[in-house]
Amino acid sequence: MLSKDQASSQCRVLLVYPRFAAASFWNFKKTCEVVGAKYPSAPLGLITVAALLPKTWSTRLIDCNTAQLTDDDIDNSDMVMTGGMLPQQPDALAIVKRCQARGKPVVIGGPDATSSPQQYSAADFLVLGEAEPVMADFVAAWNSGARSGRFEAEKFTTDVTTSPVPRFDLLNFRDYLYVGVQFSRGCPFNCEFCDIIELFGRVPRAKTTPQILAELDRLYALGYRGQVDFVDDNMIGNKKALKLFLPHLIAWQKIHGTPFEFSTEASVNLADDDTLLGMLRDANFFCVFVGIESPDTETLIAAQKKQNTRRSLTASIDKIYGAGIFVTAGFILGFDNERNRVAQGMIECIEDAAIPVCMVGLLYALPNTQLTRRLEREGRLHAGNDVAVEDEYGDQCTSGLNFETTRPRREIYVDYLAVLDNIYAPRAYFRRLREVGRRLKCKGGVLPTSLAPALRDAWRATRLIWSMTVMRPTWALHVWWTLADCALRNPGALKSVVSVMALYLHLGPFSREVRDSIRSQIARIDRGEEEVFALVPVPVPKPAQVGAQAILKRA
Ligand code: B12
Ligand code: SF4
Repeated sequence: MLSKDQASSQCRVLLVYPRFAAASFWNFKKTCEVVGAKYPSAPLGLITVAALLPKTWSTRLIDCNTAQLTDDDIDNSDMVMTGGMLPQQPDALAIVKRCQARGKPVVIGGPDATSSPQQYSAADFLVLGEAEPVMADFVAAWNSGARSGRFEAEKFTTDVTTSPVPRFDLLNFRDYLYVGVQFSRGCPFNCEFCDIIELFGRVPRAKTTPQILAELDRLYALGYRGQVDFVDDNMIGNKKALKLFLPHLIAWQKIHGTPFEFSTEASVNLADDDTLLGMLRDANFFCVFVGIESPDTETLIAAQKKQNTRRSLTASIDKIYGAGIFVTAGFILGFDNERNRVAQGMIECIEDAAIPVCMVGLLYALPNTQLTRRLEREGRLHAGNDVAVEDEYGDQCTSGLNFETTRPRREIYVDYLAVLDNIYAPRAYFRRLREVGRRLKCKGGVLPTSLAPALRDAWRATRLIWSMTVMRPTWALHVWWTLADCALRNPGALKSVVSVMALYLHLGPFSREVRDSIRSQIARIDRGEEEVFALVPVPVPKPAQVGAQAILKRA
């Protein structure tokens, strides 16, 4: 709680969300361009921090992924607050330098600073962990004249029911494909490579129903309509709390004319609970990301991901499709006990389960995980695992294997290449999409519930189809065939199918760049050059660089 003095103090705060590295599966660059957005997701952490500040303090937000940070912005503030995740580290550090050079104190927080505070020692203030319990202390220190300090929340104990409604009003909704809200933090599982359980714990803490409905009310009142992503680490981590909340969400959607389509992230055991699946469908959840990681049971057991074993992954995904929810999935290569046949198994799993959008990446030992600690004990962790080099660490698709692997590195790259070559060829992607279009049992009809979003969707769909057919004639046949197949067999799934189709605008070219980089990586190993672990595509190769469509920088 803020004291009376804190509540009446004045300060101009500039919140700056650092730029993500460009080479990422997640930026859906071309898709954003076509539908008129600048970046997929909005900075929920920073707008939550903004809501924790005294009401008398003024706040401005600059998201460097959608706008330029100017010197005037910095000069017109008393303090700058910034922070984000590992791929934002280089820009976050550049922001610290730039603002300090203009005489402004910088406060750093967020997941990367929490996992690797040593990387951010240049900042004036470090606010580590979840901000809710420590912001009042920070504000008190600032008001008493402190211009540096370190504040750290006790791990896993933050009462999320005290978290305020994020300052959605600071966002320019048009800049984003979707906005996020968060119902719970933490996940009950224990995957060895996961940093979420180190940051947020294994006992999921959920917000109250009135609290989350107030967040949706706020979004609605601000005029936002469309996709809302529940950014929970595992939406079904606390099933009991979720089942108590969902009936209220369903009712809220009905009362408001279903203004939102929800997406989220959940463990694959979601498929085991028919009641929950039905409730999610009724609340208008249309997409869920699941971490499948590997088709190989032994690999999953060694990675402590037992929840994905003892089941048919294909049947589980099919079950989720049966609730009208399309699945996107994560896969990882490079686990210790992985075998050579892993590529074939992965391709079969992706094809059989018909998952068009798969984030297939390389194992990355993130700071602050059991995996990282084990590799360090075994002397296998590369130095600088907590450092993101400018434009190198994009995500697990473009970086990875930052440790001594048990399988020869070349074999892992060959497998990675085989998987990407197979699953992202247009023929394969659209075939899976047609299959999903048939399997999805969407509720309701094809007719829109209100005019404005329907017109927006129709405009976006028209631009999209133009861009994927007239502008890219080699895709045209696949696009028309997929649309016709869905329209004839399962028109209720058309909206989902068009959304997934839109993602190929980014995923097609992006996967090609990654494949070019892997080929160069393999060639480099074959030439006996030193091993590297960052795949950095170069957009336009010069004619003299025959065969070198990508350079591989030393990480
Ligand atoms: C949603 C999400 C995504 C989304 C969207 C991210 C976005 N732009 O918003 C997507 C799917 C794109 C994504 C991708 C990735 N993600 Co992610 N993501 C998340 C997730 C699940 C939720 C983020 C969120 O909105 N949380 C809700 C807000 C309220 O929490 P918060 O941001 O932590 O903020 C709180 C505090 O940290 C603090 N705080 C935050 N910022 C600041 C700033 C200041 C000044 C202060 C004082 C405090 C403060 O206050 C807030 C309130 O307590 C988190 C895990 C998590 N539970 O947070 C991972 C997480 C942030 N992601 C992570 C990673 C590693 C990635 C990837 C690199 C993974 C990959 N597969 O390759 C990619 C990279 C993306 C890219 N290059 O574009 C790690 C980051 C670890 C690190 N050391 O930085 C996390 C922690 C866990 C994980 N492994 O997924 N991610
Ligand atoms: S299921 Fe996901 S969030 Fe939970 S521990 Fe495993 S990787 Fe982390």
